[in-house]
Amino acid sequence: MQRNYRFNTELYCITAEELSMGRSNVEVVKEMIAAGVKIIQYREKDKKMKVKYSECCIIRELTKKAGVTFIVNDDIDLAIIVQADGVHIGQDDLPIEKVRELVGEQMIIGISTHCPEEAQQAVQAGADYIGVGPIFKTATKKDVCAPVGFEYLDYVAKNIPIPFVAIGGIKLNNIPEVIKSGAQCVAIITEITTAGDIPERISQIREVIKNSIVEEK
Ligand code: TZP
Ligand code: MG
Repeated sequence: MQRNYRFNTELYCITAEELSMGRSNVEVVKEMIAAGVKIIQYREKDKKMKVKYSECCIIRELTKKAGVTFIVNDDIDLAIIVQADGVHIGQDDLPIEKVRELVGEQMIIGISTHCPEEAQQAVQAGADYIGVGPIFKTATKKDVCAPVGFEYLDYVAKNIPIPFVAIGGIKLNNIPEVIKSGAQCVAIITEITTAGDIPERISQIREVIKNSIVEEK
């Protein structure tokens, strides 16, 4: 089944508490929301489920009030129990068809992909969007594969009919290349979470994206 899901934004923000300069996930999410971000993913690899649950309950409330789409990384049960808008899985997780059985028809399912075959497979299986990356080298994800480069991004932009988000090592200075290779939405972790002033950094990023799109016309 093909849902009508579309990103309503050019910027997809993801949490990373250990790379947030001493700020908590909740504090960072508050700043992202204040900056007008429209989609936020909770990504937390090292905490106990009990702690992730309490953080996600707070983030669910904050995002709901602000009309922000809330995606939970990895944990399908957590996404269901906090009534997140979506879940983001990887290639080694349950098959998308089975995740769909668990989460129901309304929840957004995103999956990370690294090559054309994985992208096509995600479409066939009913993913609502795919992650495309890592575009550049990144130290943020621990088990990350080598950068996929622009060729794969270009392939997705031209051949994949569902929304996609470019991810991995995306910074202010390389956003123009990513947009020019066909990305309409970028997912960013450390360029935002390590910023002294998160709203200011987000507004700089938005400005660069906007200008890169304009230059393309
Ligand atoms: N998936 C592919 S790369 C990556 C994830 C979660 C990490 C992106 O983090 P950063 O700090 O924006 O490079
Ligand atoms: Mg995962």
